[in-house]
Amino acid sequence: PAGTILGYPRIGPRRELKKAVEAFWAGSVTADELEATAVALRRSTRERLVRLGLGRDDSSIPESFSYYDQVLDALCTVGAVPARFANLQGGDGRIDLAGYFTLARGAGDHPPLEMTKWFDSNYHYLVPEIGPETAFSLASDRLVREFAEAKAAGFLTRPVIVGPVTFLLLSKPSDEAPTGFSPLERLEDLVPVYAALLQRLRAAGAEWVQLDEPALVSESIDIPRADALAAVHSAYTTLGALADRPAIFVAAPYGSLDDALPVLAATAVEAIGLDLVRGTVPTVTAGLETTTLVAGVIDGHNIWRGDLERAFETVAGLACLSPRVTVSTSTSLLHLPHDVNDESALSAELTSWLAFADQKVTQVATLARGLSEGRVAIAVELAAASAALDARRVAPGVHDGAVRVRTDALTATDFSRGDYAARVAAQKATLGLPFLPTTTIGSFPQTGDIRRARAHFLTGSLSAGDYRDLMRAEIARVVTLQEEIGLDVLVHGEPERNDMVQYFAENLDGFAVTENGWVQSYGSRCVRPSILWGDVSRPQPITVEWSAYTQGLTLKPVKGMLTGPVTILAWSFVRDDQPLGETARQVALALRDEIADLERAGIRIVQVDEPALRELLPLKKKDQADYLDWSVGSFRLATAGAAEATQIHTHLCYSEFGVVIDAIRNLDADVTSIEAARSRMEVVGDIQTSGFDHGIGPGVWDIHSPRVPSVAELTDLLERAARAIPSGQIWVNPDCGLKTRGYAETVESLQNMLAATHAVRTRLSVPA
Ligand code: THG
Ligand code: ZN
Repeated sequence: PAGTILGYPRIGPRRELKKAVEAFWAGSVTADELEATAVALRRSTRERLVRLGLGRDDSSIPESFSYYDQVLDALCTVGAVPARFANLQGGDGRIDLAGYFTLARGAGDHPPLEMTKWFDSNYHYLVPEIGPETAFSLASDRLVREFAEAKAAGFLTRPVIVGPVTFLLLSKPSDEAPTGFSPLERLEDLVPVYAALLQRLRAAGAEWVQLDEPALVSESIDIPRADALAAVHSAYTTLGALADRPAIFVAAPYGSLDDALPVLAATAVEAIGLDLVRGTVPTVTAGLETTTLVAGVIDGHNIWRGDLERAFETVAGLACLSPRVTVSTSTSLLHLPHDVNDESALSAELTSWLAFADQKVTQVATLARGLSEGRVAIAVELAAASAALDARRVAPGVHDGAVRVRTDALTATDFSRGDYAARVAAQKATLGLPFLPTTTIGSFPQTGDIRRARAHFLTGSLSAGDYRDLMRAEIARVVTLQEEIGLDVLVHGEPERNDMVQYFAENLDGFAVTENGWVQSYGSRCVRPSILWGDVSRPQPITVEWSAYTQGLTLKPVKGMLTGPVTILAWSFVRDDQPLGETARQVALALRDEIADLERAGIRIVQVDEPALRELLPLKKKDQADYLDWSVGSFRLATAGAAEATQIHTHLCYSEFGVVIDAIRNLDADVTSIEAARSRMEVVGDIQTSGFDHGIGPGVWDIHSPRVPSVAELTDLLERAARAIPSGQIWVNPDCGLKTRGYAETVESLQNMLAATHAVRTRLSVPA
């Protein structure tokens, strides 16, 4: 095909799939009804893609649907169901729709598959558990059925599945596996299942199949590179030699293949997909000249219309590597909202700079036409894209002189808070906190009443004054509750915030927010990333009024709550016309001003959350030092203006610290809270070895589950922490914010947390 995409959003333009799936979970929709919704979505997707310019019968439309997650789909296809879920499988290894969702969401005592981030995107996949005992078999004909469904409707499409090497590289050893076992050891048992699948697809009439192998571009995977390359060679030599198979297209989004490219090129695979947005054009490679190059020149990761001219030149330049070149997106369009035409509130100017999934498809089709008919055939489109880019460069707000003057004038002292010991002494004097201080991460449960009030405020049926009064009443309730429970450092609970990033985006200049720009985050959960398009500044204080109101209700210190610069960037669509570090410094300065205003309003503790610090870590090792430098620097810039007596907290949402522990230390926050309950405090070991000597709050309550932890359990966790790190450093808090929890379990769990704290306080002697 002349033009293709690696995948398309599956959630639906109005989140139809999310709504149907959640209705199925709630029991208000049957499996048949859910399947009918999925069939309709797939049909309208194919029709839309043809309308946008992809070929109807040349395998250029990917069958990339999923009810929940593509890694879970691959797991079900190869029958790799963990032992604790064996009861969900029929005799033939098959799993029905309800069983499929049980793997994703757990059941009773059986925890769900672990979920983790998909490369450097904001998408999360489910982690397969593979051991020597895992029995592989072709256990699902879903791909075959969806291909046949398309064929019956007159489309010759291209089935898509996560490839065998990536499947195993993303898996973790099962509970049954011996220590030292690596899932990759099972490659030879897994590949025959893929072979059987390919033959089934061929028998059904498929001419091409797409195997996604993004793990090959990542160096953050804990497997010796030589083993990964040997696996690629072995898997694709075997699949390549298969008789009666579709042509194989191996896609490698999210970066360059580097040393995996010559290995793949030497096999019989017919096409290789290169990410030419993140990665660079490879040099001449043996074997590539007989392979179709699928040139990922249209950015599937961001919403900019971009430089179409340059993309066309890149594609045209590939002719020296292979006579067969196809235009494509760099990644699946899964990371983008459907259609910019669904946005009515964005300015016409901003809209003209944007391309959501549908617009990206059109761009692919345009370049493909240019490739076959010559540049003149698309001259008008290229010129229009270039004109939009030129306009964007000089548009008001993209460059704000006042913002630039400030960032240009920054010096080393702006990034440093000075001596930690002096800060500890000053904070001790002003805060008067007890040994093992207790607090929460920030948000309290967002009740239906809160959400309804916000919805009514947005539609105008609730006045601004009434909305404010309702939120204040909620805050007062949360303060009283915290005082009754006996917490030491209080929060206001964030009832006024829809999302910890969007709330700030709505209140800062340089951002736009969308109405329908939903992107799947995991399963049925979606986020609406803001668009960071211009220089960032703070027209007026954002959180100060809420925090000051809260502090006025209590004598206990109230934490001001801000979202850090890295997380604001990570969960937005960021501008692509300057280094991220520059954008981060602008956001940091806005937050720095907010902290100064909070201090002036009497706030003595400010938390700057950076749950996404680990998330943006580049996949290639060579890029990591630079990233850690600017990301940590932006946090320091945001916080270093605080007085010695102001206690700066941060919160990080994950428990693997190995790679970023030095970065966390360099944040130089006075107190850092982290996830620790699920790993039974194992992380405190890492903290101890790293010599971390600031305040640390290893979360004792896993808020991801509605289960109420007992006093005994919480006491045990606290004592484990106190054995590993000096108890004077320890703070007591849950793992994360309480936004998604209900009040019943929140109150009970916090009461237990306080009871455990009292028990440990009396058992341990207070350090000097
Ligand atoms: N905010 C933003 N991005 C994020 C997170 C966030 N990315 C990573 C992580 N947190 C993802 N986690 C979630 C958790 C819950 C939801 C989405 C992502 C969620 N979404 C609602 C839904 O799909 O029904 C919609 C929320 C809304 O109405 O705004 O529950 O915290 N930016
Ligand atoms: Zn968290």
